[in-house]
Amino acid sequence: MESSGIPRVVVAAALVDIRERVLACCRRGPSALAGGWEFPGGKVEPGEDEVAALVRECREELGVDVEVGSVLGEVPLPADGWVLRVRFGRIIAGEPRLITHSAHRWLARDELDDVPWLAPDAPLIEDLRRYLGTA
Ligand code: 9L3
Ligand code: MG
Repeated sequence: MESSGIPRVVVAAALVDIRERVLACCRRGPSALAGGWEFPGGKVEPGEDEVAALVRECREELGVDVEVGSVLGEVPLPADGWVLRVRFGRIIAGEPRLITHSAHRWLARDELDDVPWLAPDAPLIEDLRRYLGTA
């Protein structure tokens, strides 16, 4: 935990489409993470609202406008004092483009295990499966 005791947040989006599939994104870098699949997102900047940060990250990384929903879950990151908070989202404009990732896949509920998720994202997949099973 950093000295202030307040966790620093990486926000990410579980983007769900009209067919209830979820967008998985393959990281290009850094090399330790390359080839791992993630919910797209990034660091909340100092003073920035978390929802605004997620809207910004989805524009930067995917070129889409998103509507941000409720929190799917939160997990600690390997970097001390950081947490990953994943929120549901819907794309309201645009189609995802490969700007910062090497590949995208829209995964149906029974395809969620088809990609190697990054370690922090992986535990949230079970929660996501439960959600998609009841939605
Ligand atoms: N991270 C893990 N899972 C995610 C995201 C978006 C990010 N779904 C981790 C990877 C990086 C750190 O958080 O170590 C910062 O993410 P970024 O700003 O490099 O995307
Ligand atoms: Mg990112």
